[in-house]
Amino acid sequence: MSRNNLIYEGKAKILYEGTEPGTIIQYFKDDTTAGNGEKKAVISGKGVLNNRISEFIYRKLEDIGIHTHFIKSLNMREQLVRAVEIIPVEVVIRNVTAGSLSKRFGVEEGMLLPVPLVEYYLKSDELNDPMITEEHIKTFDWAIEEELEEMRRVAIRVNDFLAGLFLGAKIKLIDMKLEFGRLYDEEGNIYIVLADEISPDSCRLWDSETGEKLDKDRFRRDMGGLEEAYQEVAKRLGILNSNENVLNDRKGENSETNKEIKKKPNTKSGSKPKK
Ligand code: ADP
Ligand code: AIR
Ligand code: ASP
Repeated sequence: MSRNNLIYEGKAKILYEGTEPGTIIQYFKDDTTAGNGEKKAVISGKGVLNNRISEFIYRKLEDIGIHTHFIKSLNMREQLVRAVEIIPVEVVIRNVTAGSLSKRFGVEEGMLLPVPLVEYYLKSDELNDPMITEEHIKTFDWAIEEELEEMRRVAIRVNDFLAGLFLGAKIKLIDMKLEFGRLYDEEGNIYIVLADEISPDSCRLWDSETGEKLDKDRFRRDMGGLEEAYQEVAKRLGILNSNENVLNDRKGENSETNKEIKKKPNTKSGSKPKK
């Protein structure tokens, strides 16, 4: 566990002050919640798996030119990221009907959508993350038009790329939630970058052949086997060797694989929205 100053403790992660100004350490906990904290459990090994899966995905996204907060991996549970001003809008992008979309509109789960569907939710546990429209976002100044356009454009690109990446691992990307943040440079320019995490906590992932759920719905729906499902995702993506078992090394902090992987931080990141 990091000894740096605590900035914030959330439901699944803790943020500590980073080593350099403008950086933050994201610590992935084993705490698991659903319904915005209504249901809680501690699932050993989950934090390690999410840290590694998210780190793997953010590296791949950086490789194709998507600007993210990710700087470098620190250890099995921690990564160094750029501190951003989080935009209080959760961008959900869906390829197949499931979850709240099915519930809200009374549509069966598992129907392929003709084109990916982008939705917005207000990031507020107190209000239970209500669905909002682009008009709400602009009216209440949660983001300006150009930022909204950028978030939508990046969400579609991330979705296209990740749907292909997961399919190569025999996993269908059903839907996911993305968070974005503002990065300011010395001149006060604002850049929009992808923040938070992308993991089986924030995506719906189904086995492409059997339809088996490999994501947090296993916890939300009391199905059990969450940690094994996350481990399966990590193995299929090639993050864990087929004989490696994060769940035996419950904490993971002292693992052999706990090596620092260096990545050159970008000084300027993201696309600059026109003001
Ligand atoms: P929650 O706040 O919903 O309980 P978490 O436990 O995942 O969620 O806490 C992580 C928090 O850190 C989230 O609120 C997320 O918006 C925020 N966050 C993610 N990335 C960054 C970043 N680069 N800079 C600042 N805040 C971030
Ligand atoms: N999500 C939304 N809020 C928090 C998270 N993790 C993710 C879910 C799912 C997608 O957003 O994990 O992948 C859509 O969720 P829902 O509940 O709106 O169907
Ligand atoms: N409501 C969200 C979910 O079910 C967030 C949470 O409670 O952790 O994933």
